[in-house]
Formats: sequence, structure tokens, C-alpha cells
Amino acid sequence: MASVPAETLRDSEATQDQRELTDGFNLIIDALKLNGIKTIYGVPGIPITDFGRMAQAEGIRVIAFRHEQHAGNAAAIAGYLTKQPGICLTVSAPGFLNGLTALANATTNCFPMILISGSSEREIVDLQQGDYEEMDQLAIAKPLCKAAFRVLHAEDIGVGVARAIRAAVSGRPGGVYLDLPAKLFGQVMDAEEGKNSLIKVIDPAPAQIPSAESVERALELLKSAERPLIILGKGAAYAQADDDIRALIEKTGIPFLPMSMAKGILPDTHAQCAGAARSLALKESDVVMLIGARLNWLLSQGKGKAWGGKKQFIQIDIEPREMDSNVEIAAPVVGDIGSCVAALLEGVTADAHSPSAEWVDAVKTKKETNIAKMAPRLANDNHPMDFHGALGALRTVIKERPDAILVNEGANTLDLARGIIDMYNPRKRLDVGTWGVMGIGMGFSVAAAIETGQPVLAIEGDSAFGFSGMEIETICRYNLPVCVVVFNNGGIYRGTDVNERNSDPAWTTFVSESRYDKMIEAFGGIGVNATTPEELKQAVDAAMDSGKPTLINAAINPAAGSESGRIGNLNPQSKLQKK
Ligand code: ADP
Ligand code: TZD
Ligand code: MG
Repeated sequence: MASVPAETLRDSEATQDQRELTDGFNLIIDALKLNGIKTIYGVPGIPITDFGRMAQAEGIRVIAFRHEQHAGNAAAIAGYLTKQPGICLTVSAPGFLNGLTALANATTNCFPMILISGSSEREIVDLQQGDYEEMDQLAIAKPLCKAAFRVLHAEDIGVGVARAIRAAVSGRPGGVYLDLPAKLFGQVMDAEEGKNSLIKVIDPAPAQIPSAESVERALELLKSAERPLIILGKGAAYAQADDDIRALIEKTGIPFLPMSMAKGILPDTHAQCAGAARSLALKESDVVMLIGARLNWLLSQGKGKAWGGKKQFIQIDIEPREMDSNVEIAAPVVGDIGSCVAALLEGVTADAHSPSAEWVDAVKTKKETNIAKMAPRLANDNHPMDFHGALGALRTVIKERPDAILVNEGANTLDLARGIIDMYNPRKRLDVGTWGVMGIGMGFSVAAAIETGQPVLAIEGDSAFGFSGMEIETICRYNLPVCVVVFNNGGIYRGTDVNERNSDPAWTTFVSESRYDKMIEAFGGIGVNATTPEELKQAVDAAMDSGKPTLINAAINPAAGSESGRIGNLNPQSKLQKK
């Protein structure tokens, strides 16, 4: 345990008997280490600069970013990938607020993370007397996360850290805020007492076994189905119950549909994958089993045209209140996915729970037709490149390197890549998630490389990239095996909009024919300009082989995209607008 010998303290603080002392700095570090925290993502400044230095000296990996939002996104995805809370460390008020978007996004996506922020002195904040970076951070964080705690006394650090860890990973995972006022860091206490005050969290995310009745009910409903469908969500990927999920699907022969980040739990090329027959699968199915997926906007709230007639739903989720949030759930199975799927697996038989042959055939035929229709578009060599040509090349990269992690954001760049690029392994596709938030790109890429050691391919719209682009310096500084491909179509959705009114550019466009590749050269990384699918593939392969930080500017036809990618229907439009 790190501790401060009493003689190094000021006389007034040193005790007569030269006992070993410790302080807030050391206790926080010890509490994190005791609980297996190996990495902190953050941005330094008052009051946490020394804390970061000391954590680094104590063997914690401290990854410094250029903006807290990206450190927060890194922590969030680290939590998703490891099932341990990712830690983001920020300074007070503005740094805290910068990190808060990531904390809220983590909570929305059920990623476990802890935002630890230094804060100003309580006495001054509460009397609003104008402290340096004064803000009542705890109050602001509370509605945006699962739980929020403040520690005022060194002897409570152990409890505070333990509560934060438990809150982040137990039940439905999410974001937790931990407020550490500046004075806490320097508080001194007896080292032995300090050590005894720390808590190693035992069984932080206990198994939650589903009731036998709920499993039975689900099996009965599945038995009655003619046209069953299993939808896998990112909760299923998070749960790391890959083998049992695969066994359940293969034993029953039921077609499955992966949500974006659930792609690869079973390969997209699996015979039962209904990804390429999504519309038909949703519309025509009669019983749908959701595993770690919510019936939110990404699934049209479980109703309406996309779903065709009435369905019956089985939903497996750890959060009981998720049930019936949009439509009736006929068979709720509440528990952790590992336990629920294991219980179902015991009860299913190929005879009783298999779909009808007509259903399997219908899905297969539709899927094969759609894949055949897409194939020539992916092989196109149009000049300038379009999305399909470029993504056709990157699809092959992932096929040849199934262990690589794919980070993806943008509008067309996101929606088309999601459909086109097959995934082969679980937790390899990281993207904008439940909110469709721009800005996760570089933060996710950094953490993916650090937490897994695997190469990362980040496919970024040019707008999307701009939200976190400065972090390419972070990627170069830590020499991470990240290859960023910027799909440069000169704007948001397209680069062709024109403002008829004055000389200002249309607000969806950027400087045309920009060269994003030159940005990374400023930091010693490798920049490449690619104008054909072949050049693109070569450059990505070289980057992945070398593991060197690389940014490829993929020049895409500015006219190629469509408004809002695939979700243009959500865009309100004025009927009075002059055309
Ligand atoms: P997607 O966007 O892929 O459809 P969602 O984020 O909407 O996925 O849904 C994930 C769901 O998974 C959440 O409702 C969450 O409560 C649930 N979940 C997360 N982890 C587990 C787990 N270990 N066991 C059971 N459910 C889980
Ligand atoms: N701000 C944030 C934080 N999240 C958002 N989703 C948006 C703004 C709105 N938005 C989208 O939904 S996609 C997008 C924005 C700004 C960028 C699309 O442009 P792109 O992709 O260049 O990244 P394409 O390939 O040109 O469509
Ligand atoms: Mg664009």
C-alpha cells in the first residue's frame, strides 16, 4: 500500500509517534487497484494533476486525452468490452461537463463506467461564493446517471469507490458519478486504518437467475410459434454468454437478427442469420425472442408497419422495468443473459422448438436475393468512389482480419457500413449506439486498442470524425494500432448543398476536397489519400500489418449520400419551405 511517511508532512500534520500515514490521493489509488482497475482515461488539471501522476507511478495506466468527452467515451467502451467499470477522470466544472455527455451516453447504452471528477470546496460552492470552477456537480450529474456519490472524508474513500463499482456493473449496467472535492485528496489519516477502510467488492455483478415459471412460459410460447425470430442486442454481446447463445440458436434452428453492436456474436455469414432479410423477418415473424435488446426506436418500438401484424414477444433482460415498456411482453424472462440462456438451453429441443420449414426457406430465399442484388454494387469501381465501392473494399479487410475491432460513426457512412460489413466475432463492432451520437470515434478507438490489444479500424464520416478528430494526437502519442478511414464526401450526408441566399456555404457542407490525411502527419502518423477501392484496401492492409497510427482520406463522391442516411424518415420537414 502506498503511504506517506509522517516526517515528509508539515510539522503540524506529522504525528509525534511517527506513525505511517496515508492520504486521499493514495487511498483512492489503493481502492481502485484493490478492485482491479488497471486503466484511467482522463484530462489533467486542478485538482487531479498530481493524482494522475501518482496513479501512473503506482502502475495504473493513465491515458491522457485532449478533451474529456473522448476520455469518457473511452471509459464507457472499456466497460462494455471488459464488464469492469471504465474510469474517466476529469477536473471540476467545465471538465466535468465535458465528461458528462459520455456518462449520459454510457447510461443510455447500459455501459458500466465511473466518471470521477475533482470538484471545488463544498463550503464555497454551497454558499455560491465564487470558487475556482465552482459548480454543484453532484446535483447536475444525478439525473444523467444510474447513481451519484460524493466522498468528503478520507476514511470514506473505500466505501465510495465500492459503491460506485457496484452501482456501475450490477443489474442493468450504466454510468456512475463520483464527486471528489479538492480537499479530500490531501486529507491525511493513519495508514493502517486507511488500509482497513478499503473494500474489495465481492461479486459485483451477481448472477440473476430467472424464475423457473418464466423460463417455462417462454419455452411454451416458443413451442407454439410457426415463424419464430430471435433478436440479439448489445446486452447479449455485453453478457459474454457467446457459446450458450450460439448453442440455443443452433439447437432450435431459429433465424436470428443481430442489432448493430450484436453483430458477430454469431457470424453474419451464419446460415441462420436473417440480417439481409431484416424487413421480412420483422414483418412476418409470429413470436419474437429479444435477448438483450430494447424495443426502442431502433426496432420501431415493437409496433407499426415494420412489424406487420400482431406478434408475441419473449424478452430476456436483467431490468424488470424494461418489460411492457412499448408493447405487451407475453413471456418476460428477467435475469442475466448468461443464466437465462442457460436455463432456456436446458429446456429446448429441436423437435418442439424449431421453426417451420417454410419460414426458414422464406428467410433464406429473401436473404439470398438481397445479397445477390448487393454484390455488384460492392464490387463497383466508380470514380470518384461511392460508399458501396469503398465499403466493399473494407468488407474484405474485416473478412480477412476478423479479430480487428471496427469502430463506426456517421450517417451514410454508418448505416451503409452496418449493413455491408459482415462481422465474425463478438464485441468487434462498436458504434453510435442507442442515441446515434456523433463523437464516439476516437475515444472508442483508443480504448478498444488499449483494452484488447487488437488492431482497430475506425470508419468515420467526415462530419463524425470532426467531433473527436484531435484525438489522433492521442493515438499517435500512445502509438496505438488504429487505422482511421475518413469517408470524405465534403459534408453532412452530402457535400453538394448550396446556400442560395449569400456567399456563406450551405450549413451541411465542409471545405471541399479536404485532405484529412495530412492532419495525422503533424503528429508523426501515416497519412494516405485513397481515391479508389483498391487504393483504400491497400492502405488499410498496410496500416493493419504495420500497426502504425494511420489516417486514410477516402475521397467519396460528394453527391453519393442521402439525407440522414437510412433514417431520413425521422427528419421533420416544413410543408411551407420554398424549394
Ligand atoms: P440494442 O441497441 O443492441 O438493441 P439495447 O441497448 O437497446 O440493445 O438493449 C440492451 C439491453 O440489455 C438493456 O435493456 C439491458 O438492460 C440489457 N442487459 C445488459 N446487460 C445484460 C445482462 N448481463 N443480462 C441481461 N440483460 C442485460
Ligand atoms: N451532434 C451529435 C452529438 N450527434 C448527432 N447525431 C448529430 C449532431 C447529428 N448528426 C447525425 O445524426 S449524423 C451527422 C450529424 C451531424 C453527421 C453525418 O455526416 P457524416 O456522414 O459526414 O459523418 P455521411 O457519410 O456524410 O452521411
Ligand atoms: Mg460526410
